[in-house]
Amino acid sequence: MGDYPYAMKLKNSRRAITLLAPAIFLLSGCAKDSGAGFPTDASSVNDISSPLWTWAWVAAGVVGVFTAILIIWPAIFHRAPKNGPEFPKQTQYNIPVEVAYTVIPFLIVAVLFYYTAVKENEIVKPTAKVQHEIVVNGIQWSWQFTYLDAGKDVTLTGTPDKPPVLVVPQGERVRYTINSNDVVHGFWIPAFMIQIQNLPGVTNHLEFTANKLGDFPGRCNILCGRNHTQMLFTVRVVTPAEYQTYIANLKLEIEKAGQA
Ligand SMILES: [Cu+2]
Repeated sequence: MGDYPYAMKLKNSRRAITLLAPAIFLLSGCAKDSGAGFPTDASSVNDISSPLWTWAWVAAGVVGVFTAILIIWPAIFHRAPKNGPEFPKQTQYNIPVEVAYTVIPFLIVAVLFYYTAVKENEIVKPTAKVQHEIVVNGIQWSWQFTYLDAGKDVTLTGTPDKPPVLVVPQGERVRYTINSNDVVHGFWIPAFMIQIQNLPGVTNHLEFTANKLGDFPGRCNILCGRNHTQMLFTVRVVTPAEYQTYIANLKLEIEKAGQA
């Protein structure tokens, strides 16, 4: 590159700017904290996870663009001249470059790990603000929801053909106890940015407040056997009054079923 004429260098740097411009536009779009594909306030977890999600994409974008430049730049600007020698100078190693490409990924992983751990602790930390408790049990291949508001034995069991509905009150904090009867399952509500594993023999906990009324799809996201794809459920966010009615009806239904 050292013996390139000045005009050629200028042309090359203009070409580089043209190549980089779309990437810069894309990145500036990502940097805005918009939820990046997720609703921003569907649950209390969205508010905690959104910045982590957005900035992880920004970090991935920066690494992706930088890597693309490292690949495309030499391919365009360092092509071997047609009548030159067959091989350019071969270099066995370059200590500073090797140290850099070991240390930089390590730093990226360390930063992502740190912020993930901080956010995760914030999500699973028990608080005194809990108003309701629900036990979520993963079974091959559906879900059982036990509403402690209705009593310890009041459990709703879904089946692959009849996926259950998890009814939760809007704006009230619920503590979820997460466990499994058989194998590892994953309790996942995409719109709420929530996923936590149901582990046999280990009890996990999670707390969140659902902020928006409506139905939100939920599913198992750990491959747990033949009918894994049918391990679906719906989260139905209702008003606190509707939730109380639901619990009262559930109690009656279970009592009736017990007497029958
Ligand atoms: Cu499962």
